[in-house]
Amino acid sequence: MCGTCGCGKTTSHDRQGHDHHHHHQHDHAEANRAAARPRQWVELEAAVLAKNDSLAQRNREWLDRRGLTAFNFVSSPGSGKTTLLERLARELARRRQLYVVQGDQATNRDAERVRAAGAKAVQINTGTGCHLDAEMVAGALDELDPPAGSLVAIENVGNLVCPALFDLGEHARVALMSVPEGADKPLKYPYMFRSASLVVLNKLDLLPYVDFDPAEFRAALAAVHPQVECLQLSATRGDGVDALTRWLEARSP
Ligand SMILES: Nc1nc2c(ncn2[C@@H]2O[C@H](COP(=O)(O)OP(=O)(O)O)[C@@H](O)[C@H]2O)c(=O)[nH]1
Ligand SMILES: [Mg+2]
Repeated sequence: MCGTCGCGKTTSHDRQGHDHHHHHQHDHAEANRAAARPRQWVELEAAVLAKNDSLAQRNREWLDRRGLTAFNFVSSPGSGKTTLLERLARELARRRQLYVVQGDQATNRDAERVRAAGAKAVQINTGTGCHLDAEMVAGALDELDPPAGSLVAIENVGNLVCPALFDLGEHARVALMSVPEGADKPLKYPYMFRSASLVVLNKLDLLPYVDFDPAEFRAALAAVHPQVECLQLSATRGDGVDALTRWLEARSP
């Protein structure tokens, strides 16, 4: 179970559609338990995050000793993280080797996709877990063994909530969002967008077909993280990807 967000708990919505009466009672019981344990809950959260933070710091030092910069790619499922990493692997190929720590609940599909594009990859399956943590990434980095001069990317589990809280030892966090998701997402998931070093708006090619107002998106992002840089691109068509490779390489030794 995730001690921070509690998403490993059996929550009331697990019962939705099965037993509405029971569901209602369960909500009350849940609320009563929550009222009875706030302090322990907060202490557990602090302990889980403190342990993760110290392991993340170790990862960062490990990467620094090797002269490597790591980027943590976060987004909701389907925003285009893997598609973008496939493209980056191809575009960087002549200059740098891309090493990818892939995180998903299940399957090796994304690791296989980026390998086919020329990257080296290790897949982590989190099972019921909703995010990668620093300990998982430490194991994957050992296995990947990226040499100096390569570029290290982490594809986090698709989720705009819990990955915001877990430092993996990355040097920069790249939050992706895509046009079909709606312009208001920064307002609804402020922790994620606030923690981003760079925001990428993907699927720009879909702009003519989707009701998405770029000005509304810029305003939403500015409301939660006024200084953050935002790049717009299409991972499938490739336009705008140059600016991202420049951004990543400018931060890589
Ligand atoms: N139209 C369009 N589709 C895209 C773009 N980037 C990704 N996709 C599609 O979005 C879907 C999810 O992409 P994927 O890379 O698996 O997303 P992830 O879950 O964030 O890794 C796939 O069908 C991709 O082909 C894009 O720039 N434009
Ligand atoms: Mg993916």
